[in-house]
Amino acid sequence: MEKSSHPYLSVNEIDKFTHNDIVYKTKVSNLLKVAQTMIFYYALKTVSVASQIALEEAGADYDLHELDFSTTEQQSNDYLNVNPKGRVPALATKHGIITETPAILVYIAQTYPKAKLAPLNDHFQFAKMQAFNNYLSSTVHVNHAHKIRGNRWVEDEDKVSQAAMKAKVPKTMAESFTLIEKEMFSGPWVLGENFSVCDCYVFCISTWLAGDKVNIEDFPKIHNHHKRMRQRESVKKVTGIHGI
Ligand SMILES: N[C@@H](CCC(=O)N[C@@H](CS)C(=O)NCC(=O)O)C(=O)O
Repeated sequence: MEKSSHPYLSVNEIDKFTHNDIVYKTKVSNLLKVAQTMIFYYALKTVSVASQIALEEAGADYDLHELDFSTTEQQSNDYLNVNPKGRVPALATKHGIITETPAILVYIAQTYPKAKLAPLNDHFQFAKMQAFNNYLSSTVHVNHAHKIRGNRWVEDEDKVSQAAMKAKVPKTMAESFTLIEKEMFSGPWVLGENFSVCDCYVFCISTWLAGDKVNIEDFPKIHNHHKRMRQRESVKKVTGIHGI
């Protein structure tokens, strides 16, 4: 490895950073930290919970950076430099920043293979895992977002449409969880005998059900899964941080 002035990265590795990488967007003093320890950007009680549980399950070494949604910190210039989408979570790694929960979960599973958080050697099961996570991301999370983020889809002033979107959340969330319960959840874990990042993700979203006026007890497998998840050390730690 060609030596550089940096104690951890080779010249080639430093060259790989682009203007999109955190190295160009944080102070030089942060460089060492980014190189050695991942930074997990999150906000309380959000979808960040899924990836944070996975990081704990993996035994990953990472620092936490909390964003305050009450002051719209996700739209601050500092954070937009990390994630121009203005959303959480984001994971800063030595290679650069990753956003989107399904992508972060796969990155964690592949980076920490010993934790066995994904069926890394089974292409079909891996695809099933992706299908599950992408359904949560593209459909279930979006259902839920209609409750308080209706102004993503209609104008701010259009309160009638926003109220109509909010009113439908209990129905769309219940429909999605009916599908998950009946068709997508193998048991005892989402993918069957082996725990995976899917379990972290569906647990996170199941914590939203009560607030979405959906009774988790209507979904016995999910309810049982939720209770078993809460017994895991990773989940106890993360739910403690988020107060959920
Ligand atoms: N598809 C993204 C969605 C991320 C997302 O929308 N996160 C919400 C929190 S649950 C957020 O950051 N909202 C901030 C906002 O809308 O301003 C993912 O799965 O990571």
